[in-house]
Amino acid sequence: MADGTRNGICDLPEPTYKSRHLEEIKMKIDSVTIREIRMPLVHFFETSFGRTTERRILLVTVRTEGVDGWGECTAGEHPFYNEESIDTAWYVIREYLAPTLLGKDVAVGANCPALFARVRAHRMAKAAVENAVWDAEAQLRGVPLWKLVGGSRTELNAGVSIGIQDSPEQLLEKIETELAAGYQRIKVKVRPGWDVNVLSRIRGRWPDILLSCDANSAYTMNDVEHLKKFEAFKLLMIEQPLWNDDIYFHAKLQAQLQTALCLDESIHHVRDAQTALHMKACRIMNIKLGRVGGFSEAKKVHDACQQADVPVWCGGMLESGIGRVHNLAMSTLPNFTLPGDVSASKRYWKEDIIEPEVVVSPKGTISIPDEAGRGFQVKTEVVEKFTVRKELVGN
Ligand code: OSB
Ligand code: MG
Repeated sequence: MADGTRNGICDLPEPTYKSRHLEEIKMKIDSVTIREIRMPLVHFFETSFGRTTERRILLVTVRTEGVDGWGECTAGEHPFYNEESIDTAWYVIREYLAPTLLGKDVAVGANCPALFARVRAHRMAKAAVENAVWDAEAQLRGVPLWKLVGGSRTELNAGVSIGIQDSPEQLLEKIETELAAGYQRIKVKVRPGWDVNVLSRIRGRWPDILLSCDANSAYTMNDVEHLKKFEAFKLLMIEQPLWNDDIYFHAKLQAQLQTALCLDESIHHVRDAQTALHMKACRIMNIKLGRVGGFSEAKKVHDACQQADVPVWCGGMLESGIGRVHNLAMSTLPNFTLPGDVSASKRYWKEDIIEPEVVVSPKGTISIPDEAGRGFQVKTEVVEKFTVRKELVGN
């Protein structure tokens, strides 16, 4: 067995939590503010588990050494994508995560997972706080967040995720608009009754575009023959066709399909990623900061995939500007070689909460600013305007 592998499973290097080239800094946490903002979506977003028209978003502000680090919780309004919701995250952050940090010198954002380890799962809640600490750390060190995270790409390829529409015609119209805007990959949501029929319409009209689909667990192993019909559409990938908590049956399905499977919901941490890679349950992986618990774990999942030669891309959760910009930072890591679901602010919001907003060039790319910190200012007065509840932990 080659160096770095054991029993065919890629072996991870010991995590290095302190960047050696960076000086030690102090990050004593003075307070953690949790707030809920409400933002209506420009267009509803429908998946196999339901339709969203307005987002309720939990934002975290960590005050340390005179700066505010911001984080966004990607939990949904309901526990439908995974078991978390904005309300479970609110409870876990207020009662456990925020009190754990208060008055402590956390030194680096990467120390958060160890501090939060006593709380099982609740990864989206943890990610919101950990990412806010990284956001503050980048400001205090005077380095761009994406460089602190370890990234190197400065231009990202953007794709879009298009929800289930009221009619196939409406979907084709949406795709036409996104292609005209330059987006490099189209992903459509599918479920039984909205799959082969729409995919065939799309391919009939655009034989050569980069096209994938996402089922959000809408199928079972009873549908294998049906899923084989997707092969005709030359998809880049089929995302999460089976159960949200499954890896084993995805491996069984992948063995029967030419088309690459991609896991989203099933991957909670690097051990899930290693399991999936070892079992060949997917040939592509979707990484979401919230789903895996924040920057530290996302980096580990990224590294495991890179070692196994499995490309990754950044999934979206209908984020406001703060989560969106953190997604951009993560996407600068070298193995994010496929276009992600990180698209322009204006596809989601009439007015985003960051300045400048995230924009996509006519070539379908996003440029990463070389400024210290997150590189996009939080428009605090707009955040206040959208805030419906707020709680300060600390003083
Ligand atoms: O599975 O990627 C998903 C949105 C909510 C919940 C799950 C998913 C999604 C998306 C949206 O696909 C992607 C985006 O933010 O544009
Ligand atoms: Mg998905």
